[in-house]
Amino acid sequence: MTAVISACGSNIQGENDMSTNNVNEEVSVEAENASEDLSSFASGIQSDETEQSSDEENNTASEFEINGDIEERCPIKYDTRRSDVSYGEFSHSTYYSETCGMERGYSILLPADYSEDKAYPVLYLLHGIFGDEYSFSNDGNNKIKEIVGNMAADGIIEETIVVCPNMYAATDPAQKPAFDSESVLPYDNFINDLVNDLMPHIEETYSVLTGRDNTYLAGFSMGGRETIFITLQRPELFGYVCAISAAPGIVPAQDSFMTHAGQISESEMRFAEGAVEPNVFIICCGTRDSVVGTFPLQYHELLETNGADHIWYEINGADHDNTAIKSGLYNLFKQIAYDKSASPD
Ligand code: FER
Repeated sequence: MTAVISACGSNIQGENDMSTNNVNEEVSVEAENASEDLSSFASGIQSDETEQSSDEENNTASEFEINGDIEERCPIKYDTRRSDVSYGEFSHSTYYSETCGMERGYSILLPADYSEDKAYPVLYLLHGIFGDEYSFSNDGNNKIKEIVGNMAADGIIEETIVVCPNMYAATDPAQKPAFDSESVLPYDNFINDLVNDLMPHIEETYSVLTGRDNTYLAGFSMGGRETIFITLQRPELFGYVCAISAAPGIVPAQDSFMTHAGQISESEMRFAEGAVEPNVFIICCGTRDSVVGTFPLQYHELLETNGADHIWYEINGADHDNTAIKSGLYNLFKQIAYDKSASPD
């Protein structure tokens, strides 16, 4: 396990702003506003106004150093397209899901020079509510291609395959997501589709490295919630995990959108006794998240109380947006690099 950062650990770069403590009240009002504009959920993303100034602040020209420090913002160096780097492209494919009883789609980002002669680690990346397998691939502002491509080109991480599934694992094709208990159930069923159908399909179809050290899981919002849930249930499968701006509902909760019965109880927010834990387990959220507010902070506090190692950090000024997504992905890859450099195989 890499460095465990509780609350505001000392190796977090960037300032923390006091407004974090007041997020609760602000959020319920803003969340109501957000619920009026559900179109913003289709991409899973809110506006990204904080981006420019914050990127400028982070335009450190310093050389990358592999260490365990969290950097709140993805440096420009990694989220910007370079002329000398070949980036992978997303393509779309399908697999048969026994769990859902139907053919289901996914998007996949293969490295530019993908070859069957090599084998690659895989990141499963889970979208937000109302999203689908196109949510990430259709949004060029999350810079996934650039972050993965640049970090691999610089030799920080191995070339990595990114798989973006459709996380709504309904058995009835007519069922659609909504903010009520029954309509969100298919998201909780995704663990079965992922483990029993999609992962075997990916492992049979592409030249991938298998095992937890080569299998990463990350998600944003509703995808962050399922990322935490899946990780707690199946920690032996995923060695490197990042839940970005995780949505409520893992434990019983109430917000302006709905009442959540909870997937597990607060005392179950832990790894089973004797279970292998992820090498890296990051939970992060913007300090100005207008949709999930302080629920990620609550997850961090419960995990800490229950003794589950993880890294918690906040992204100063970020909303429910791509600033948070870029930060989470960058830091996940940086922690992977650090962890693997500390324990090479
Ligand atoms: C909720 C608040 C936010 C919720 C889901 C979300 C199912 C998800 C937001 C997103 O994915 O962007 O109460 O309940």
